[in-house]
Amino acid sequence: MKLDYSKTAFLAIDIQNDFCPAYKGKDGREFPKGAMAIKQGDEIIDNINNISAALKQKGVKILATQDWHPSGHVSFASSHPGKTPGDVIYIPVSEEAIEAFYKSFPDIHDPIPAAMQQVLWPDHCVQYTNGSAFHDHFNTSVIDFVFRKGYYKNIDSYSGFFENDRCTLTDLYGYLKENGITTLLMAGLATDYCVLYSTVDSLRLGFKTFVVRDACKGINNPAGSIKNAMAIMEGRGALFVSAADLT
Ligand code: VGL
Ligand code: ZN
Repeated sequence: MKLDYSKTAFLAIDIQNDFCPAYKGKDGREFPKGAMAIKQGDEIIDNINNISAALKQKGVKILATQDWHPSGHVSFASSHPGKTPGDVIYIPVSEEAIEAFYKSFPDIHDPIPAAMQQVLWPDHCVQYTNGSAFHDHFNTSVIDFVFRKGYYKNIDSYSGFFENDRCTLTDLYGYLKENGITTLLMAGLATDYCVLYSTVDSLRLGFKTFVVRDACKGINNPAGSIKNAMAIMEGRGALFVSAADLT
């Protein structure tokens, strides 16, 4: 595959214990099933390690996101009396945030809803717990930078780029600009949430964006959401590649 390696970054999204099934760690330690375990979520880790090792040698920046919630986070059903995981709430988006966004990105015109839909989840990826730690088989030694997200108590962040209001930037965008990155390769968990949102935002911000099909796994809740996510990403201009194209 032809890539301008010095302008490319690989982003491994949320390879954390809470998104993976139970497993045996490298030193034989037993890790329990994650709070939001994705079926076979850990099966993409070999591909992710192989891709990052191969691309690292070529000078590609290796980046990772880490879902990193305080306890009592707004995305937890347990923070809302009477709600259960899967329920949806609506949170108003600040007008100033929307205005500031359009000012900073005059070329982006897609509408930002005045209220964001927030799916409620089981408690997961709580800061400093085993569930928020990277999966023990994930080779973190090649990572140049980790972007934590979802650490503000009152707003969630699926995307590596923005909070769920779709207009408050995280640190990722500045890092990419600073490093002259124009192309992003996406992989990780979950296809239908964090991979989807990160990919859509990456395209929205003008990055050439590839999704590594066999290095992503989805939650598929509601049913059909993985297929739907793939169609949305393709419709917005994402290009699909496989791990073998990169290793
Ligand atoms: C994620 C739901 C809630 C993800 C994180 O990593 O896709 N999904 N928090
Ligand atoms: Zn989360």
